[in-house]
Amino acid sequence: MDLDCFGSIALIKYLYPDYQLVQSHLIHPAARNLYNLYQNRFQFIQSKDLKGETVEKIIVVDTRAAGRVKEYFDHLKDFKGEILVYDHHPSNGDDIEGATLKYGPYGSNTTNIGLELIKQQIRIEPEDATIALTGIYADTGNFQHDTTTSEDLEVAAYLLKCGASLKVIKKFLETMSDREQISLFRDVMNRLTYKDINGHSLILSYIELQNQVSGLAAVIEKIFEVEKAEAIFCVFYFTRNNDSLIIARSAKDTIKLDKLLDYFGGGGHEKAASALIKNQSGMMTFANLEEHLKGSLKPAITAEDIMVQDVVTLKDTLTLIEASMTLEDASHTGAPVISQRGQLVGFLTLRDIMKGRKSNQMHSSVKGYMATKLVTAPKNVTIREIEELLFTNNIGHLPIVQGKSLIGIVTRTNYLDFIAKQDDT
Ligand SMILES: [Mn+2]
Repeated sequence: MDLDCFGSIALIKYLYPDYQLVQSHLIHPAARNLYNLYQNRFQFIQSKDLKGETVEKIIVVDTRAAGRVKEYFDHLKDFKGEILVYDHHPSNGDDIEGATLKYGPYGSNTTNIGLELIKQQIRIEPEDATIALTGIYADTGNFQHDTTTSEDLEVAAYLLKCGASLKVIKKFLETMSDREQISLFRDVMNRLTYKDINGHSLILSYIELQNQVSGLAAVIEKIFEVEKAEAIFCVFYFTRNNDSLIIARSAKDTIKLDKLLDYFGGGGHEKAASALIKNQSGMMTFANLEEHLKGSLKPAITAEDIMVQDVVTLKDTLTLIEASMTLEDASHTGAPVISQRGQLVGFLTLRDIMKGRKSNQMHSSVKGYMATKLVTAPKNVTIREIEELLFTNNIGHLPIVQGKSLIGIVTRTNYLDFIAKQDDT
């Protein structure tokens, strides 16, 4: 959502007053200030709040491209209603399917909607006029881009009449002055790679620039706000001086950046640090950084840290009736089955025992009723991998093994207890 998008939204409310505004999870850095100041006025809900809601009609502003509104439609899989699009961009071939398009070839989309308000002689509150006029200024480059039309000026004049404040607009546009920062935001966003190092999910990014520019850290912070990871490490290589700069941010208490970047002569805080490396190619710095992270990032929490070692097990020589008594005594819903040689050979649950009870086979061996195709894991499996194993296989118990011997078990409850105790995620 950029400034023209907010401008469009400020005006579209007058045409469709009983629609609910839905915000994107991604707000353009240039629009941050305006958003922070006016969010109460907009009363946005999040795109994820659409889940399970009945939506009849949708209006999209400032884009006609399906790819750009994907996050909303992801939550509205079976949407069959009407879609109305107000846009000022030419088609890129990815138009939202079945939508009715209100296209106007103006410098800003706010103009596209403003013309409709003028036609219907709808008066606008000064605050909305200010937001809208900011959008027009931003998208037309203060009426200096080639795309500016007389209609942009016409709507601007109307908004001024409605009480738009140029003083406030100037404040909002100041953040736009650093155009380099904005295009950099886009560049870095397009070049993120997700890496798993020692069980931590990290974002690593490598960017080449001619010279160092101001505000790099701010760009990385913005990206870290919208991307999900435990930490982000961005290497900027400045080609003119052959210097490279690492900027890092962390969201985890366990990833201490000041210590990590100390190795590169850098410093900062636990959760925000940087390092400037003179006379070294960016690729070299990037490779060294990756090596260093592998060598010094403390491993993520693993099964060993959360598993129960004192596991109630069943011998494979037991009958179902004996097994059911053991489980009842321990008030467990299931237990691993161990052979005489001490190897894990199966898993028996109360449900398996029920089958034996129904067919009157309670004196049969557990061997005929236990599950033998088991999902197991070694003790160094990370908490994130455990989560995946438990949920993708829909199992309640994950036996932890060393070779074929059972050394512990992680239950869904162990996992959930651990997650509940984490406060730094
Ligand atoms: Mn626009």
